[in-house]
Amino acid sequence: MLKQEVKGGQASLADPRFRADVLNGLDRRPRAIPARWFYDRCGSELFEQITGLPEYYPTRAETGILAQIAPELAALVAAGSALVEFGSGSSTKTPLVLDAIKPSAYVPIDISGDFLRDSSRALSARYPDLFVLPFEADFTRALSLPRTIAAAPKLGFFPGSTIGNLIPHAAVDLLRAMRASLGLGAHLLIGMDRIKDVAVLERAYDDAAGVTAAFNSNLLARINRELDGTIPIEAFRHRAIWNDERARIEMHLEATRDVSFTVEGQPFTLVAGETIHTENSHKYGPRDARILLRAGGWTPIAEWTDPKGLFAVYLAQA
Ligand code: AVJ
Repeated sequence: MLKQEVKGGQASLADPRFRADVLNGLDRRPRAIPARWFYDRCGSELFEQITGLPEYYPTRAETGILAQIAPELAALVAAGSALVEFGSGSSTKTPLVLDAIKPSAYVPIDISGDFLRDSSRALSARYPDLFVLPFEADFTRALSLPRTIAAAPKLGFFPGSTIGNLIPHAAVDLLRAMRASLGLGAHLLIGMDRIKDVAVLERAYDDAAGVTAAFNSNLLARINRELDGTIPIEAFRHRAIWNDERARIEMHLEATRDVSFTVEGQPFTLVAGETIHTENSHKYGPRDARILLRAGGWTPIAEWTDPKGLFAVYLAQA
């Protein structure tokens, strides 16, 4: 296929961090690849589909909360604040906060320049008077924000329970980095998914239509596309398991038979039943969430949930 040849020819252009994470992750036991590599074009589209699934409650719950709290948020956050979003802006959530606080500037931070440009362009079109300052950076480290917003009060925004992808010690490191980036006195608006009925959790990550399974498998397809992989994707099945000890949903790709393949020429063999761990999605009870924020240097000042208590949004101050 021509498309394959073209993609194959681009293998050397693959992100070296992706290459290192995949090769190291497949070598390690248990095998694990960081969840951030899900989000190529195809993966991002699949994730968009996930957010509309009947089983996947987090997006609906959080969007509902953000819409509800707009007046309270406007009262708690300083007028003329700069809104600093960690991760490329989501098409539905960011406008809810922009409309609520009417910020002086919007600074979306993302490691992927492509997504950043797309979301910035979309937001500029919708808010022609908003000062949009896209910032291409790795926000897991403390960074110097653009000088143009130095004088403005800061509101960090980290929606979607993305913090849940990190194991607690990394989550604390990230919260501290955000505190260092935004500065003392800054506010942070952050979404965290709650611990709940295991059946509800597992269904949210293993939907009837198989979209989450496709999202998980796309990681293998991406490895084949970008790292010249020969992984037989049909030999892996999607698993979503609640790990009660660590209060998290784990996604795995499980080999349904003994399977051998190469990635960038390096050989790998998995025996039937072996898995590649592809994602953690940590869930936090009310006290867990507040302790996590405090451990990261943030004082919780407000907490909101949806009517069913499935999801929580926190406002905290550095
Ligand atoms: C975007 C990381 C918050 O953990 O719920 C959705 C990703 N994975 N379905 C989550 C995801 C499978 C999502 N986050």
